[in-house]
Amino acid sequence: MSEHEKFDEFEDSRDLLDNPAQLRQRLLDKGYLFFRGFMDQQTMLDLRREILERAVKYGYAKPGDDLMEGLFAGGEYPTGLKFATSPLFKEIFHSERFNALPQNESLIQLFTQLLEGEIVNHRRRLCRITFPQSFTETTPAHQDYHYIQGTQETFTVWMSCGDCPPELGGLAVLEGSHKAGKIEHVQINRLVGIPDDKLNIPGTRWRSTHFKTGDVLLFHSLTVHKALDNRTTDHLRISMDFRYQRKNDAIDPASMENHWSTLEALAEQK
Ligand SMILES: O=C(O)CCC(=O)C(=O)O
Repeated sequence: MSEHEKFDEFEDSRDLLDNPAQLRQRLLDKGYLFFRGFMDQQTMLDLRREILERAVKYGYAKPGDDLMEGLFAGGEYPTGLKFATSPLFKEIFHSERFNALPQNESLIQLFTQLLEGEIVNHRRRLCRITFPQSFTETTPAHQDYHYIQGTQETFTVWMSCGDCPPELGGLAVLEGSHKAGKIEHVQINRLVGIPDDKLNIPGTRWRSTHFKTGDVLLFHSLTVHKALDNRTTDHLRISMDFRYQRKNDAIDPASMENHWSTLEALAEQK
C-alpha cells in the first residue's frame, strides 16, 4: 500500500467561500481548510518557472525544454541549514514574485473574513525544495506554534508550486488535533517533531490529497501536520508556506523578519 493510501481526502471548502460564518465554523471544527484551485494557475506557474530557473543556475535542477518538470540535476542531495542558507534561497527569499504571493488579494480577503478584522501576513515566508529520496529531510509531524510562537490564532497557508502527487511528497494534516492543545516536541533524528505514539488522539484523522497547482491548504498553529516523503527518483518538490494572524494579536519579532535574516543568524551561531 502506498503511503498516500493511508490518508483520507481533504474536504474541499470552495463551496463555502461565500459563507464566511460556515468557513469559520469548519476551521474551528477541523483545524484546517482546503480549497481546490484557489490561486490563479498562471501566477503559480510563473513563480515555479522563476524558482526552477534559479535552481538550474545553482546546479540543482535540469535545464532545457523539461524545465517545468522540475527534474533533479543529480548527485548527492543537499541537506539542512547549509542548503537553507545557500545563495539559491537568498535569491528566492528576496524575490519580488515570491514575496508578492502571500499578499495576493484573494488570500488577504479570505483571512480578513476568517479572522473578522485587520490581519497581518508574516514576513517570515518560506519556500522549500525537497529532493528525490531525501527521506532524512522530510518534515516530521509538528505544530507550527512550537516554532512561530506569538498568538496561537496564527494560520499557515501551504501550497505546492506545481502539481504534487502523493509520491512527490505533499503535506498531511491531522484533522481535529488543534483541540489537543500544545503537544511536546522532541528530537527525532536530526529534526524536531512529535513522535507517532503521541498522535493517537481520539477524534482525529490524517488527511492529504494529490495537490494541484493553485490549491490552498490552511491550518491553525496547533494543528499537527507533516510532510510526506519525496519517493520519486528524479523530481523536485517545491512548496511555499506563509502565515497570517490578526494585526493586534501577539507576534514573535522573528515573524516580521525576512526568513533569510533568521537563517543567516542561525548559520553564524553554528
Ligand atoms: O512543506 C514542508 O515540508 C513542511 C511545511 C510545514 O511544516 C509548514 O508549512 O508548516
